[in-house]
Amino acid sequence: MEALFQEQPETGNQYLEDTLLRSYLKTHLPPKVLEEVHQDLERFGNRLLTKIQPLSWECEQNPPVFQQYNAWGQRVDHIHTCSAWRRMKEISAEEGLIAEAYEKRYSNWSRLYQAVKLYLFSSSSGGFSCPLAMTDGAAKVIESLGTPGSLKNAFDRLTSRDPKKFWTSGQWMTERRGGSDVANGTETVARKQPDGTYRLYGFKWFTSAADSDMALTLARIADAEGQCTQGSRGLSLFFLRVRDEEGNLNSIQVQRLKDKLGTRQMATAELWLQGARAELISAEGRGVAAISNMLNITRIHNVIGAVASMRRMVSLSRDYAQKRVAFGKLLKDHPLHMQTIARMEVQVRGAFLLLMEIVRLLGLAETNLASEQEQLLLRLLVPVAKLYTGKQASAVAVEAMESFGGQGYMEDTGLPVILRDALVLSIWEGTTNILSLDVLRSLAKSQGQVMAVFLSTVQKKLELASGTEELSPAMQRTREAIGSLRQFMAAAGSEQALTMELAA
Ligand code: MFK
Ligand code: FAD
Repeated sequence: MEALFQEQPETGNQYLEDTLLRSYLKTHLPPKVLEEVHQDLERFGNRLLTKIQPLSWECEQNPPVFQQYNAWGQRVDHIHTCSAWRRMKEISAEEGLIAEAYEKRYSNWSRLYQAVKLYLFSSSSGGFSCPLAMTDGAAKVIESLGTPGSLKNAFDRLTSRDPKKFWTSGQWMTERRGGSDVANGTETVARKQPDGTYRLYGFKWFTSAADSDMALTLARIADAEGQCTQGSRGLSLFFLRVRDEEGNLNSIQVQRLKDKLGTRQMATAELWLQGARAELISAEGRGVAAISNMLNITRIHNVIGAVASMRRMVSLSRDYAQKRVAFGKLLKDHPLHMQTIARMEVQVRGAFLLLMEIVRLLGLAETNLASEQEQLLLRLLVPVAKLYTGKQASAVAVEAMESFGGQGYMEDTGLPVILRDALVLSIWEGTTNILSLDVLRSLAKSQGQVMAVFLSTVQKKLELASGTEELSPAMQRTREAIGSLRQFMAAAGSEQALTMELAA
């Protein structure tokens, strides 16, 4: 009997296939902006499919290799990356994946447009979305400091479209004694030099994309007696180059690369800072507040990564349902299977709309067009979305894996890569509970205003959805508001309707 092979699941041009994304852009962007953006995204979707996705697989197959000594016994601490990884860096510059947000060609819509490109890029980036997140965060910090003259070159490079100039940045916060409790766990000391620069001494326990050109990091400035202020008020923010013009490390030793469950395409190193030359860029003792600008951007990137990963898994799952036969019919004709897919689709759509809302608000804030309410809402939604979608991405990846049956578990399908990479999304950039505490921080700092704005926004959305002008009783409002993420999801479509739509 002739064996029958099932076709493998595939996605086509991700932009053209993403009907929710396209309808969102159509509804929200001004027509002129839409016209230009549409052309670019269609072209980018084709480039992703034909050129970038194969590079992504190459990155997975050729993870970075650490060489500590050369053949003659000299310490070199070289991190070898594959050519596909280096090509991702060039592509990121060519596509303006950071530049777009800072050039502001489309005013407040530039940030949203950048986020859409990053969302399309993420699942085909071979892990390069990680350095891009930190690069964006570093550019944001420098911009928020008014782009001082000494950082102008760095800013220009981080936001460059020229692959030869483009830099990526690391974000070195975590130390052995604390990744969540950075304020008490940071032991790195900064000693001032006669020329006004500093030398940093300490150990950074997790440094991702360690092949980056520069980094922002925290340290405690030692006084004349060598004493440091402890706690959050003792931390200051520093800029440093990882290597000099000749490629020598800036008084840094690489202890080793982490052996990770996922994100294996990208080097995460343990670094000894042994007098690394650095520049103080925040006010003394304001390091955490200054790096928060980076945190909030990288957390948004985390949301982008989560939504993109869910989108990829569910799109593949939907495609597979059109190809795989069980019990004499395609999976798509089994209502129970389609209900499972529809449940995931609701999750993706809800998360996508939440992401769009956040980057819309960020775009307004960055062009001074956001009202005070919108700024408060943004402050609240970033940690909420990061913590929620981080968890969601893991759950959806596990569910989606099952939808491919045994094949979902097979390494060479690439599906386990998506699952492994999704699992980190709830850990890095602040764990779920740390982010829930950040929600409380935003509440306390605004004296409850973030919640008032949130409740009134949810109320307005509910009224819009139900078509009634009447206010609900206060208790019901509160309950509905607390379940607001579910409301976002409900807005994306009911499970039942989707089950039928997807099976059609
Ligand atoms: C798909 C791609 C995804 C991206 C991947 C990138 C690779 C992975 C990189 C990493 O994982 S980098 C490491 C990430 N590390 C963290 O996220 C740290 C988690 N811990 C926290 O977030 C803690 O809450 C924190 C370190 C911030 C606590 O520090 P403190 O000093 O105990 O907090 P404190 O005293 O409440 O706040 C100090 C100041 O910062 C306050 O300002 P003021 O002094 O003016 O009042 C806070 O308001 C401000 N602040 C803290 N968090 C803020 C913030 N401001 C705005 N937004 C925030 N989120
Ligand atoms: P801990 O802070 O020890 O937390 C352990 C557990 O305790 C967590 O579940 C946490 O939620 C919980 N917990 C801690 N405090 C509280 C509290 N107050 N209330 C309730 N629960 C609490 N860091 C960088 O700086 N730069 C990087 O480039 C980087 N890359 C990374 C790459 C990968 C692949 C991974 C896995 C991590 C990376 N990290 C990086 C580190 C990451 O940011 C930290 O691991 C993370 O912030 C958690 O810190 P921790 O590991 O010290 O855990």
